[in-house]
Amino acid sequence: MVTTPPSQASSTQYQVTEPQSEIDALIPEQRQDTDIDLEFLYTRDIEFRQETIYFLVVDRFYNGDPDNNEGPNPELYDPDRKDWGKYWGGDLQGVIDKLDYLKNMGVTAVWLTPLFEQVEDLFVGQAAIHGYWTKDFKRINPRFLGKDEEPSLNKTQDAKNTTFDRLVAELHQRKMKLILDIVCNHSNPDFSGKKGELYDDGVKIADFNDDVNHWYHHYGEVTNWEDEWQIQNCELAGLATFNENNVDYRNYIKSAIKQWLDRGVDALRVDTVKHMPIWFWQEFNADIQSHKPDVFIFGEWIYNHPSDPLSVEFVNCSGMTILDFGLCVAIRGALAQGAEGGFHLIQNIFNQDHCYSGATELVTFIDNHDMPRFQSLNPDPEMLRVAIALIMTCRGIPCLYYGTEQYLHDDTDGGDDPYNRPMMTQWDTETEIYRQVRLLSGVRRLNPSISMGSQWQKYLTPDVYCYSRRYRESRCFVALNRGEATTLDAVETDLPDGEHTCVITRTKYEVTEGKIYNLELDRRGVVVLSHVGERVKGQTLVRVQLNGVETQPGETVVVIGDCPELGNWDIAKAYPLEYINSNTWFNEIPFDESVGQLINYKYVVLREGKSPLRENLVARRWVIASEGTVKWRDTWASGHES
Ligand SMILES: [Ca+2]
Ligand SMILES: [Ca+2]
Repeated sequence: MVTTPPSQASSTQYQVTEPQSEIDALIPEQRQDTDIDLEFLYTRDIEFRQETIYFLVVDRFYNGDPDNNEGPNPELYDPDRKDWGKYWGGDLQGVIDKLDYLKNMGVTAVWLTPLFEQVEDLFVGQAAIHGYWTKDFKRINPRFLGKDEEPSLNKTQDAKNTTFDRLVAELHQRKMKLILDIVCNHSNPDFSGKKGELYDDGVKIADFNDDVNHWYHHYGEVTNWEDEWQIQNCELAGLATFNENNVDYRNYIKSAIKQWLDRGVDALRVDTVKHMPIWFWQEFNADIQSHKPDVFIFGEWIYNHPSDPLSVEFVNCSGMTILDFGLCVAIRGALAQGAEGGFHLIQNIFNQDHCYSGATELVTFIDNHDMPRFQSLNPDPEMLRVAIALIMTCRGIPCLYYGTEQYLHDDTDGGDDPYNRPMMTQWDTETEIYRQVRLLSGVRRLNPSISMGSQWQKYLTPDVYCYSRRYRESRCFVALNRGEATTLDAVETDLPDGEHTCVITRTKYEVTEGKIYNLELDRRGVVVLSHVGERVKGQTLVRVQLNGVETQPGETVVVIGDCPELGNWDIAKAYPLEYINSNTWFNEIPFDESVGQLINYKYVVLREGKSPLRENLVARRWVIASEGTVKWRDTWASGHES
């Protein structure tokens, strides 16, 4: 059952001026008699680009409740925190206890490792502390809840007073979002002779070793990592791998995730997406997003890269964005591993942003729970600061791995798994990183050029990288120095002339004819100058994104349509879009007069000395919601030369 959010006007307020038959044609018939009005289909899109994400391993963050430490099997708990394969006591109460610490750092969204009930046993000396060996997708790991709390999601649906529900309420009270980590590809490995035992809220529904209803694939381990069929159908590290062709399995996993969304989860991080076929994700996202249209979803396609066509196809066609491993590897190479090319490695990734339909929605990071922490590669805290400044200001949505702000790292075995998951021990709110994240998170929310704008290289050597972000009148100029102190004779900034103050150091810089002369950069220096233009305001705001249009320098893309906001088909009054990259044009269009109405629109390329190139289609149609924000994600329909 979908509930209409309170922000939406009821359908009785809806003023329809177009013939009813046209509107009827736009909505599925079964929807017409429900309380879901047209706006359900045409409004509510979460804008996640201004968020700052913090990813934490629940067991290793903070032990807020000692009573749940031993869990169902006390042998899996190590109170001395010496055995890296066992539970160390962290829980959801611990996350609640530290929410003010996170909020004060500028964190706006918290990604928790999976909360589902796990197998309670050791597999190659490891307990499921990471949460990726699920036994029941409809129950919460009792180690994360209060000792006597019911781990069943169904049974607590009415009570809404578990530690999980309090966490959701405490997050939302602070205007923070909860990102749930989910796994659809597999359940659990062979532990104590059992494999793939799966429960539906406590009722056993599948068993790998007695798979009468074909819930699992039985093709053995992946042996050839170049073979796409194997990657999608075979097993990873002995994990029982679901058979997505079984509709009962699909209904089970979708209903489980919908329960979590109903309990207040705002966004999903999806594990191992490359190990399932894209049609599965398309169906999954269609269902999840019609259940909760404003959910933000991002996937983990391990070591995705803009030059890898399969991962690019996934980002553009699956209905979700992904974690940007390509950029992560480049940043680690340039800043943690001292690669000779330095910042060229990073710019090389940005140069390929046109591969993606929505590069500004990729989730950026410098390390995670599956690789050595940045500081295990390079302990220099100043270099870490440069890396964090980069992901907080470049295109994409930054995600920090827990403890980075406290310089948390354990370098045993090079810091690889499991040593990249130490217990958080320090909560200093005065560290340089903590302070910098707070300041830059604030700027991200204030300055739309950082969250939505284009990115322009302004100065590039292996050691020094300057870039600007641009969106409408808003600008952000960033200078980063990997090397020793240096001075740049002159650098273009795209900023308006006058004095600008660095967000981090408060140092003042004079911009003359768009340039800063004699720009002094400290060793590992970071300069961030922000100029915020007027924000777009309207009763309804349409965030319009057009992909796939080829333009030449000097050409612009506009939207025309049959409403005053889009010029009433007068090309001179059409609404201009902003260039983001060679594949993406974007802008926000305010709607006031035409809210609640069906409109027709299309895109046009304005060309110097040539007639406008209009899309080769009749028109696109949309019902403008009566309030809120909407996203149009359109692909250019090849123009017709007149
Ligand atoms: Ca505990
Ligand atoms: Ca699979």
